[in-house]
Amino acid sequence: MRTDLRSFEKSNCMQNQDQESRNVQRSAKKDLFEAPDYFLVDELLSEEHKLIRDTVRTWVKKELSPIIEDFAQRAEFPKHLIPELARLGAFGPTIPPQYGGAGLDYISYGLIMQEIERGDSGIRSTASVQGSLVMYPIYAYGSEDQKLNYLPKLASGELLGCFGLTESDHGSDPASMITNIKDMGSHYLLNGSKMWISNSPHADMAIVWAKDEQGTVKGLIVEKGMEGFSAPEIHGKWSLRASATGELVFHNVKVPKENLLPNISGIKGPLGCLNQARYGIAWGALGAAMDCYDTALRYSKERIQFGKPIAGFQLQQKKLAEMITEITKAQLLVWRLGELKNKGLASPAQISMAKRNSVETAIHVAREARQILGGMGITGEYPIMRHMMNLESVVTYEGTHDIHLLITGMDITGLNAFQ
Ligand code: TGC
Ligand code: FAD
Repeated sequence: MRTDLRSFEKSNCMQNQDQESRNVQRSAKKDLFEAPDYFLVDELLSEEHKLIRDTVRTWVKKELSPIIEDFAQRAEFPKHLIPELARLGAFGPTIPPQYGGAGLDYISYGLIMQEIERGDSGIRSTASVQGSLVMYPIYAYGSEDQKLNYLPKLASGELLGCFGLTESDHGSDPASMITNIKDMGSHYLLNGSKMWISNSPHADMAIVWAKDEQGTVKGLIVEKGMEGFSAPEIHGKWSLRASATGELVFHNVKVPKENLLPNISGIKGPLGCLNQARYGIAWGALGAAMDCYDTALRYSKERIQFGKPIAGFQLQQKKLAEMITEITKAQLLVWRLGELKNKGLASPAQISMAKRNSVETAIHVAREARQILGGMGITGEYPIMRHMMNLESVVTYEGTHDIHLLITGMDITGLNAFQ
């Protein structure tokens, strides 16, 4: 983590002034979040883990919660948060410090994602994409020059990146992509398009996966401003409204040869990046679940109907008791996954199981929490409906609910049910 608490406070203060001058709408509502920890999972964390977690939690309370509802309602990406996310170490937390990363372990990375998504899945998306899908492929597959040139700027937020794998006709089956490169001797000529790309309208660069003339998938760094490259925004989303999603369109884009990621070939390249991002989502979605549970618990103790708090009715207790049970089970699963990842032992199938389980848990918790709040549950007065709508994207991106189930199915049976 590149910040201590004092410099963190100072930078927040400076940012507050910046925000006022940009007339950012801040809510007067106080973020009262208290994290559930029914099985004392905190005891499994180191002091450093807790400091990192609490630093991000404080930032979310002070800087994200007061503005996020307004940005989501307006379907606007709060771009001014990028330098703060960088200062928190949210971009590439596990990338070594010599490349500008925070050099943290995977539990720390998970906790950062949990806390950011407790605020909003769309902001966690920005951090996931930058760290796991842009910095990670450059770190894992790039040349030393590429690492030194791009990673520090991505870690500091000077550059924002995006990841282009999905195409309009090739989502769950990215190996069928048609975006392609031709070797022109002095450069590659890139043609095709990508769809549903987080951050693309604001990104300075994109990691693009395309097939060469032999049909082998290759990774390229494509920069904003290259002739023939555009990134139009997709409008009208009811989900992840505070995250910008767009296309990537390539018409005869001349990509310099030194922009090819030299150390990877084949679809396992992009799939390897997804392991990193899916791991972060497994933790992140639990943050959204915790926020919904905490909100519903507090509301149910305060809301009086039939002369007593609704928390005193068995039906509401059933909902709350099942929520905390599922959250607790999922917390323990992701913590164990983090331990395995720290030892280099987490398999892609284990990551798939955890991503699927956390998102399923979070969606279920959000829907139950919304019911506990009755009519208030559908308003922006509370975060639940926003989380619920966000999670409808989280359950689809980074591999759908069904795809992750099939990955588990194939892992335990040895039989491929995809095709
Ligand atoms: P398959 O034949 O099974 O495997 C091909 C090669 O890839 C290897 N492999 C992996 N390697 C690393 N990590 C993984 N998770 C891997 N999965 C497979 C495999 O070992 C093999 O290697 P080799 O050496 O034998 O060649 O591949 P397939 O084409 O049949 O596809 C399998 C499938 C369906 C599981 C995969 O394509 C898949 O995961 N589909 C889902 C697509 C997806 O998740 N797209 C995400 C796009 S990015 C995104 O959504 C970002 S949202 C970010 C945000 O905003 O937060
Ligand atoms: P499809 O693949 O068409 O799937 C449709 C349905 O069919 C799903 O229910 C699926 O589970 C099911 N299905 C598919 N194949 C099978 C099968 N073999 N067996 C059984 N059922 C099957 N992509 C990127 O590359 N970069 C990004 O940054 C990015 N950001 C995103 C942001 C948002 C907000 C969204 C919504 C998506 C984003 N994506 C991104 C794309 C995302 O990864 C894809 O939407 C996802 O992989 C699913 O692809 P699809 O939408 O084409 O659905």
